[in-house]
Amino acid sequence: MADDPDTEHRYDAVVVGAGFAGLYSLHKLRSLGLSARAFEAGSGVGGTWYWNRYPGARCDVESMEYSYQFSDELQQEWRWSERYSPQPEILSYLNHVADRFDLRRDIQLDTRVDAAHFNETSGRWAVRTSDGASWSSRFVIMATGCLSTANMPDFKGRDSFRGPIYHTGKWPHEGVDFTGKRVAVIGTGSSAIQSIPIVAEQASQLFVFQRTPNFSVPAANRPLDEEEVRRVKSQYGELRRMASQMGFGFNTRSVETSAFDVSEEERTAEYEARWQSGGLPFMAAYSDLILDKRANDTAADFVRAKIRQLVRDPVVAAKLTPHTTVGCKRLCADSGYFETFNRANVTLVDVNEAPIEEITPTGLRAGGKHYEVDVIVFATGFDAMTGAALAIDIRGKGGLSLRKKWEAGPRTYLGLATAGFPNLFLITGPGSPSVLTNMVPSIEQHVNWIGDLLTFAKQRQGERIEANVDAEDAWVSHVNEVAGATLYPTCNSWYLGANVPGKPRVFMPYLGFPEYVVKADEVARNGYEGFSIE
Ligand code: NA7
Repeated sequence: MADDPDTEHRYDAVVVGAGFAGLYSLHKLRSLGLSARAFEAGSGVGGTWYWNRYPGARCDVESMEYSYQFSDELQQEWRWSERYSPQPEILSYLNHVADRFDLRRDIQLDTRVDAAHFNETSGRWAVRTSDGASWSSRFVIMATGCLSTANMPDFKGRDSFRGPIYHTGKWPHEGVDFTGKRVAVIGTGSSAIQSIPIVAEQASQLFVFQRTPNFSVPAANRPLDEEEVRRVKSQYGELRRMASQMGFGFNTRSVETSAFDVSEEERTAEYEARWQSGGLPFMAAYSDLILDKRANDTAADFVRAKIRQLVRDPVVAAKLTPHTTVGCKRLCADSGYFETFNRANVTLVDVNEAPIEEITPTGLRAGGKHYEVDVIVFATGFDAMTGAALAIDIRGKGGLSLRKKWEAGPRTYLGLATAGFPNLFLITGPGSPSVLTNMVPSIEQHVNWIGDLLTFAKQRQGERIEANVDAEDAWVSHVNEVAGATLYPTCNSWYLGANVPGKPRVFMPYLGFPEYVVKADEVARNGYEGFSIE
């Protein structure tokens, strides 16, 4: 591939993706005086929030925290309407950001990056896009998202189905009307849990095919009132600072107390209070819930008892009850999920008892029984954290391909860069806290950090920035060691790649926030130790 196309196709930086990470990267690069072009596969900006339009899609981090803070004007002027933003509102927000900061003129939509090859002689990346064009850039910023490559299990006969098949992460823009339809939903992760109550209201019959029952707590979503919005906006800086010190980068009301420092009555009262107030802070009730199985059982048993109360049929309740560790898969937040199984038009099919044998022209056969349906929804998740980057033919020094390098699992230094691939940066890549935190501040932290690194390199006439192998090896060991001291690796989650057949089983996110930020700042203070800048 040519790495020095005409000047029109030469940029200081190419940004891959125009979601939260891509938009802010573009803004940051411009502010550093660098020329940049972003490529986005979708026909609009928004990334995750452009694609995931399934019914009920909303964020499970509170709106006023799940938003940018790089511009105080922006955070003061934008008005969120609900405690947890629905997808259309987040998408409007990102479109507003694109307009407000005049980003669109450097974003090329409907264009995938197919390949990026590093030329050692010129020190530049040759980038090829799906429109057949070639681009040359010094830096490549992978703003490709953690949950952006749909996982479509290849059930026998999948293509024979005569009706529509939808994946929650590639939802049709015109929406889907399920009224009077017989519907199958495969999967019971967060996307399924959000959409099932709504689909059930429309469909004549809904069959839910569950492989692993999931823990979910009420979202307790509600409109945001004026007073609350005013209060948050008047203290935004301080609230953001406090959130940056919290275990997951948002206000989880976390405590240092062990589940066993209190009596059973106190513990139950605490779980009940968190259940009532809703959302992910449930997991922050005690400091050892994700460290000690016995402590975890106290929270898990609380949720299991709730499921038994909410679901009238004890056989269905038992099937919906998870036996695993609460929180070691991403905890879900729902609006009436378990209650939906009390409806006469909803049937739960446990695929452990009745495995999906095939998809037929008119439905699904599972456990020897045929389920006639008009529509099939795959709520089967994503090839998380590495899927989008590895879909691109990325080649670094010596022609080394990223796919080859990450064959046994992703290897990065700080989740930001990978040895052998100079000037290529990952936003919230594997090995960074990313999906275990509030994504938006984590994205901003990465982009700001990379921006500072580029400035540092420029001041020293450094042209090539590359993570060192020993720093990377030490970081990968550290990430594994920290994860290994928790209960996280004990479940088959997408954090481990366990949902995608054949994917190496490696715990990908880094479990250490806010320590991660302290470490990244220390690396910067020490002249970006662990990087070679030449
Ligand atoms: P998830 O959480 O990965 O959920 C996917 C669901 O699909 C989950 O219940 C899977 O069961 C199920 N699944 C996947 N493959 C199959 C096959 N082959 N057969 C049956 N069932 C299957 O994805 P979501 O989109 O719901 O949520 C992703 C994240 O978005 C979420 O964590 C939040 O952070 C927001 P499994 O549990 O693997 O047995």
